[in-house]
Amino acid sequence: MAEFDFSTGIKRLSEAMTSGCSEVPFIAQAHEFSMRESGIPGDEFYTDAKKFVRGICQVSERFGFDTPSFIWDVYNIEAEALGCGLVTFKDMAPAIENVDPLVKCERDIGRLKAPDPYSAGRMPMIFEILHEMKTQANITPLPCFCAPFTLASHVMTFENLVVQMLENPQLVHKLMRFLVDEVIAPYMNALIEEFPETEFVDGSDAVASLPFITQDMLEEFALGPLERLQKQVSRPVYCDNWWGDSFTNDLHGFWAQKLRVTPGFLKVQDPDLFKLGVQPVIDYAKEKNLPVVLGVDNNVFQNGPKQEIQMRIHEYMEAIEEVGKGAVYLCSLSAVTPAENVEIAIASARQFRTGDRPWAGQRRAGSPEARGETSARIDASTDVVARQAVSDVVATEEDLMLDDIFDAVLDQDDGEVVGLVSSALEKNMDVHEILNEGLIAAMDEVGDDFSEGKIFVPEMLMAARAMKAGLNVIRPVLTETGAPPKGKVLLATVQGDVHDIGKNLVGMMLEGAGYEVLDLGVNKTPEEILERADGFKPDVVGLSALLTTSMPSMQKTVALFRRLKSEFPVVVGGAPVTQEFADVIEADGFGENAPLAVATVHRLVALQNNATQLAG
Ligand code: B1M
Repeated sequence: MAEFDFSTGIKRLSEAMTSGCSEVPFIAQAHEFSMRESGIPGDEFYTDAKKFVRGICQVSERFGFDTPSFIWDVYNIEAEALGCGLVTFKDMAPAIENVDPLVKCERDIGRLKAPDPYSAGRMPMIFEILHEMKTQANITPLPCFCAPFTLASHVMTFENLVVQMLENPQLVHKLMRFLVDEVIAPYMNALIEEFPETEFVDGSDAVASLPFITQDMLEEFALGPLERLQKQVSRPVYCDNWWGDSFTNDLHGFWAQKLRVTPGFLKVQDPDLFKLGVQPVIDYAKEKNLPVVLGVDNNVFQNGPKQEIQMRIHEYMEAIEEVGKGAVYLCSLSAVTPAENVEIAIASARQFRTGDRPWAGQRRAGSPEARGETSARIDASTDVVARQAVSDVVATEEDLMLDDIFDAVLDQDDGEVVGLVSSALEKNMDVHEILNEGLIAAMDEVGDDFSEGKIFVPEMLMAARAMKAGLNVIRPVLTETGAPPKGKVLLATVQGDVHDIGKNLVGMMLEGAGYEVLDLGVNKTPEEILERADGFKPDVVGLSALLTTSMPSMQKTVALFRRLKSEFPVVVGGAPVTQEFADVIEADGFGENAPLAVATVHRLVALQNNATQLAG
């Protein structure tokens, strides 16, 4: 006899996803929240299968989730088994820290060793978790995996993966074949062999989302390997968590891609769902007769307020009712989500089910506010406008040369940029003109295009790389002429957080704008950041955080700088960070995205320069 009984909720979910159910189910990925509520430190919770499963069962029962979700820190298992560095925390899930990536060049792929599912890293613990799910809660085991694309970004870093996809796709395909054939498929098949009742296996693939990659990249490098995996695993293979629905120009094409790896239902989640609105999802699902899984942003549960939680749940439940089949999904209840907000969420779901619907028919998702159309955008670069205006009137040979450099950066052609910058120098063109009116002006334009959603992350990344190639050519001349960089910036992702794609982009854009950048990497303590700042003497310190759980660490870092009366201005950014938060923690500046971060750094450096001049 199992200790926990979730049979009613499981029946409700299974009916809701097939024939439909009068009571829309409410499911949550809640491992971190369960860890906190169980009072078990992270390094114990994520290494002890019994405690992990019991903690999740107890919390799911106490809060009244329809079914528990046993998804563990699913992004880490295969990477850890391959030898990537894993950092553990007391107060959150472990994470892969890519300080020294396993694959830096093609030869490294041959050096990768296929992990043994029965002994490598924490793979054996996953067998135990699935076993505990059966014994403690009588739940059919669900083997989960980190999808090939996200796994590839762990073993070779996201930036390098993007570069190689564009420049050496064969290398990426070779890596993907290894990850599918030698890592994920054997691991999934070993779990299925142990648990033959397994109905399907489920992947997570956060990195393969728009706008971090384009839809074409998704097709070739994320979907392709997943379809290869489907042929090698002895049960259906699903993978349902690509974000980016609000970025595509071909929404139905994107959903068709999703359905190729999750044919049973359409999942759309916040923030994309809130921006798009529920109507396009309802229409598509009805046309295709598909159940929908609508995901509520976990920021809503973390930050509230109460009415926001209630209205979001009611709106999405109403949409599911209109479709006829589906469930509300809560993506990743974190360790800092207040218990009372989870209670409010569950109570709202129950209130909706009883027919008490104070917001019936009200649609907020999809409104201009939800789409963020009121948010500030960076102005078009005056430099570019001025340069183009001049070149329109008198197009000298030098102007044409600068135009070519500008275009080559926009075309992301590093070879062309190097050639053009070298010949501009040979023609004795002013190095500052090349820098400011060629390279930097082009990056300003790239920044505007990104802010306006005209280009995706890979294009910005490759343009920044081309710009850097040009910078390397002029750097010796700049140093010779005694021209200092515009300033120095120290960058870090704060403690507890290993997200670095955004921070790295900020770094590239800053270099592109003429700054010397020292990037400390990820998961940096306040003390480490302060110590390195004291040594490097930056004009600005930039902190990045992508997790609400790491925002307190950002606050601590700024507080430490203030307490020790450090003179370095601090700029903060990252998806959950807002201007209001920056004000509360007394940061000196905020950047909503990479181009706006550069604008803020410009402003702070200019302020410092003015202050120095006044003092002088
Ligand atoms: Co994670 N992750 N992740 N993740 N991940 C998010 C951030 C999340 C929103 C997904 C979700 O659950 N909805 C969620 C955070 C929820 C929250 O706290 N509010 C989350 C979570 C919970 C987690 C894990 C716990 C695992 C899980 O999902 N359950 C785990 C935590 C690990 C840890 O850090 N301790 C985890 C792990 C991972 C991967 C390793 C798989 C991978 C990171 C790979 C890497 O960075 N090397 C990953 C990814 C890729 C994401 C998503 C999909 C994308 C983040 C990203 O790179 N965006 C994200 C969900 C989403 O956004 N759809 C998600 C692209 C990047 C260009 O944007 O970083 O915002 P961004 O940077 C922007 C701006 O914010 C700004 O400029 C950039 C460019 O314009 N900016 C600055 C950034 N830093 C700045 C600094 C500045 C100024 C501006 O001044 C200095």
